[in-house]
Amino acid sequence: MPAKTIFLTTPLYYVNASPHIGHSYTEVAADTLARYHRLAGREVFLLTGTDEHGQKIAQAAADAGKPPQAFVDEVVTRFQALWKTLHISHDDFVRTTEPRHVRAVQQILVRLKDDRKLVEAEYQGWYCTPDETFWTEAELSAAGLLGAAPSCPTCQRPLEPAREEGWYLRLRANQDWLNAFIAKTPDFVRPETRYNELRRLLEQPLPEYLCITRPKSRVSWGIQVPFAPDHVVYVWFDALLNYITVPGYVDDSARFARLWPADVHFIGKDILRHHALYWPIMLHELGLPDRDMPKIFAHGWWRIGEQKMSKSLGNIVDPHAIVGGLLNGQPYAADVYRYFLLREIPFGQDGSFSEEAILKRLNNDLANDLGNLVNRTLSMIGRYCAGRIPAMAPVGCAVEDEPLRAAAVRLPDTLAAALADVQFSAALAGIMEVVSLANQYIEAQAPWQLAKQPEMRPRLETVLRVCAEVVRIVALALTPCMPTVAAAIGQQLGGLDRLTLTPAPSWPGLETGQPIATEHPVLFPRAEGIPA
Ligand code: ME8
Repeated sequence: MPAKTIFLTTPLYYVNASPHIGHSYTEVAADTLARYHRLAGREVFLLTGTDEHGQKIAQAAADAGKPPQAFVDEVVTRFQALWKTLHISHDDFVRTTEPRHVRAVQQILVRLKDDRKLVEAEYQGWYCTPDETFWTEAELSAAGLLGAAPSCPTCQRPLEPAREEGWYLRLRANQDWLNAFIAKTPDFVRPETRYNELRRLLEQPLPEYLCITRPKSRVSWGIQVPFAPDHVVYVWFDALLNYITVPGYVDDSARFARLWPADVHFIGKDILRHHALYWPIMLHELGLPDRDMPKIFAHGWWRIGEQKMSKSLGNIVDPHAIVGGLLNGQPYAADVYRYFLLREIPFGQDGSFSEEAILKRLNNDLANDLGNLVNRTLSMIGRYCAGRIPAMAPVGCAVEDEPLRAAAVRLPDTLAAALADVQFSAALAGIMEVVSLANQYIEAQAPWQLAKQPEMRPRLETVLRVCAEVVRIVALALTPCMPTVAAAIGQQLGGLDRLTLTPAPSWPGLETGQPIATEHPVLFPRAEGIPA
């Protein structure tokens, strides 16, 4: 049997407005993990896309004076363009309005109904349109939010009363199963804080049912329920199913077996409830065994300075304004942005976004440390070695070279350990430690002094060869997060091999005498006027 493909997903973002930094965060994280596994020689499938139905989108289309389909057709292109700018290497991009998804959702609904998994009833409760989420009075009361004008426990915005006839999925009847499943699967949701949050949610009884249809009298922009002419599918039920419709749940069992279950559903903490309560219950009701339940990573929330990012505060940050504006003039602006997002905060925690914080990372980590290492190494090879990779002394590494060599060849293990826990900042910090070590090594070995003493020629060559080898391994390790920077370093060095995880990367791995590029332009021009 072929090895299972690593299946990574992002949320399907709502196309009611343009993408912002929050969306790009999840996307860059998922892409970095996908690139890492591909680099390590594994089969990967990265799925992303857009969530195009529901009341919120219908409202945004009406506000724009456009029919919903024309509206979403326009907005989706902004997401696709941004992913291109940010070098997102998805294997598929699904739009929930596509026939392949619509047909599969309808078949799944019919299957659930035929298997008597759905109940027809009337719902009475509250609805959050921005989150497209139902709340029962019992849930609001438990959250202390059931006043004269109840607000949403997730986003605190006002709720609308909802009283709807429709079709329902049983939640409470599945609660014992879900509790038992979660208790025996501590890595179902990461990080641990979110897992604990989920356990706390499950200490309360779940609502009896989840309404999975909406009357057309209220919302008509949705997938037609095949057995209820006056109803469309509830947008969350439709959207979550993408994770199985695309891998072929209804029409390609061989492909489904290869891809499913998802190795990581990347989501923000705001949609934990939908992914960690509703989604496993949907899969369980479809008859999927426990071993086919997916894994979830719910990351934290970016604030703008100390504020929540929101339309009403007018502080939504457009990634284009960062990559094409703030970082204008950076040859690898998208990679600088990717690096900032993943290095700045431990994945899973909240963080504060500011332009100054990006420019500090640019100056300190990238210009002073990484860019400087690459530039010094290549300039000195140009100057002292006629632009060719010098030979390592035949005895191998001297005592003073050994700590740096050892740290560099350990990098794949550092990455493997950090990324097994989806800890991008730890992985990048590990790479940057090697960069700092290499810069200290250059200071201590002072190749410019060695170059003045003809009898030290073999030592000069060894030192520069050690630096070149370290630059090679650093570039390989940076490939998942900074693909174009890594490629540029590779090109300047005259070629890169693949990152091997086991055994450790070859040392040395460059060809003695290989010409380096004649030009090695600065990778990260410094931003001026930023305190260190
Ligand atoms: O919830 N910080 O779509 P959405 C970090 N369509 N991440 C953020 C963020 C912030 N300030 N704001 C948004 C939906 N995100 C549904 C999903 S999935 C089947 C359906 C990211 O457009 C984060 O990943 O509201 C969050 O979960 C997602 O955008 C919500 O995107």
